Amino acid sequence: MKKLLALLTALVMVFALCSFAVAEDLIKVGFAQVGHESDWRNANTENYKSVFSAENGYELSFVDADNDNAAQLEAVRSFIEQGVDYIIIAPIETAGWNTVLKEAKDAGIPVIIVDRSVDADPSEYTTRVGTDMVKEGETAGNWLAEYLAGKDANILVIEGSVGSSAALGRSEGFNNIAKAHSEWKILDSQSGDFTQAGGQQVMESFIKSYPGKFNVLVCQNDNEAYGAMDAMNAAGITYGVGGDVTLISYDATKAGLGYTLEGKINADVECNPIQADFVKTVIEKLQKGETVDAFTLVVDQAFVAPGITSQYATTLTQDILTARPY
Ligand code: GZL
Repeated sequence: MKKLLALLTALVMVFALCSFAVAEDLIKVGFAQVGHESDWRNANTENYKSVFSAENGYELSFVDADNDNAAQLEAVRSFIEQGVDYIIIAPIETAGWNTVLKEAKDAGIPVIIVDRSVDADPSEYTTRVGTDMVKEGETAGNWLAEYLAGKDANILVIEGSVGSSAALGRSEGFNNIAKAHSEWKILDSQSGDFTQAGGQQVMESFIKSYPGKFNVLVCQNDNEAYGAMDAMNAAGITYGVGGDVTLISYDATKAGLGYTLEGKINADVECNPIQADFVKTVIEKLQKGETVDAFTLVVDQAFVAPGITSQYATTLTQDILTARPY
């Protein structure tokens, strides 16, 4: 009996040591995520959690900052305190990062900026992985110009979160095209904070302020478009293919493309949330002491409703939608 007890104790200790050794071998990654404001964000979070798993050799410390800048900065400082191996940040806003990036640099922890960008000098962090938001905005503008073919446009814009590079970039890109069209007028542009509730609230206000005066609505993400659609339905305003209002959205999530396939959204400009593998490749290189590019572009495309053909976007089919990863 005593021998059995001694054997069991030894086995438990070996198991504990092995577990400790395994845990010690995992690469510790701290990820300060924007929040859970949209379908896109949730797809992005799921992608990171599946890629940075223990089976893949990672110990992920994940913080959902719930669109709160202070909480996001606090999360990064907690990662520095923990002494993680890498810090990944999807910055809510572009501003306010210099101090904490210096703290991470002083602590010798590489920082990877993902999804959105920061105002800080690129020398203040290791690298960035993300999409080109200005190009996304230009794609939306170029498609609209092709679709309208010279017709007048009175445009309303429901922007993304204030100060985010996603909203700033998409607005910059769209305006780059709009300024070449004197027949276009942007009547108003307000933030819906990338949420469905925000999109509905702004749209209800727009409908009161511009009754019958607009024929194009640009929503800077799909969730805002869903809210805007609810508001237009309630007001009896038609939109989409054959509607009074041409509706442009961004993200090209499954639900957004579902509405595009139905013709309720005319054009949906993709912003690819499946970015974690690009970040994992960067970390694997850094682990080997290799240099990494300053920026890794995650490529986007755009989709338009059936019946629309475009040089800037793919005409959506059920097969394409079925095959979409998110
Ligand atoms: C874009 C991303 C944006 C999405 C929104 O890269 O930052 O934030 O367009 C999300 O859906 O909320």
